[in-house]
Amino acid sequence: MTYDPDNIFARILRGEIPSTRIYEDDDTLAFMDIMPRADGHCLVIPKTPCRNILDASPEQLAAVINTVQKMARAVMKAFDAGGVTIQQFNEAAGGQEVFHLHFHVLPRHEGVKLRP
Ligand code: DGP
Repeated sequence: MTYDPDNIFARILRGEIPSTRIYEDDDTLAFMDIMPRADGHCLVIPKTPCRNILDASPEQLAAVINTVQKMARAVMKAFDAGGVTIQQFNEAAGGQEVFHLHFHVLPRHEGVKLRP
């Protein structure tokens, strides 16, 4: 599988599409999901090209998961959540819609279901 440099998240990284950025470092970017399934639903991506977890390098995975942990702590605090769900999809058959590696960070409250 190849990497499409014009996928939506690549365009967000280049600033061609607006997004609500909440965190950035040399290797990763976090921004709010445009179709949030929970209040505070955000996404974490590597800044370098990567289609999904199947072609990610150890360095990309390490950088992204570290930012996922930072964002999990931050959104739990910001949204007074009792827990956090981390989701990640690979290829169309695995539920992936945007083909740039991303992790969903979803703050959760007891008894509250994710929106569809
Ligand atoms: P998936 O590939 O199935 O993990 O879903 C992609 C997610 O990306 C979905 O939750 C909606 C989100 N998304 C799609 N397009 C945009 C966009 O233009 N901006 C933002 N912020 N999020 C987007």
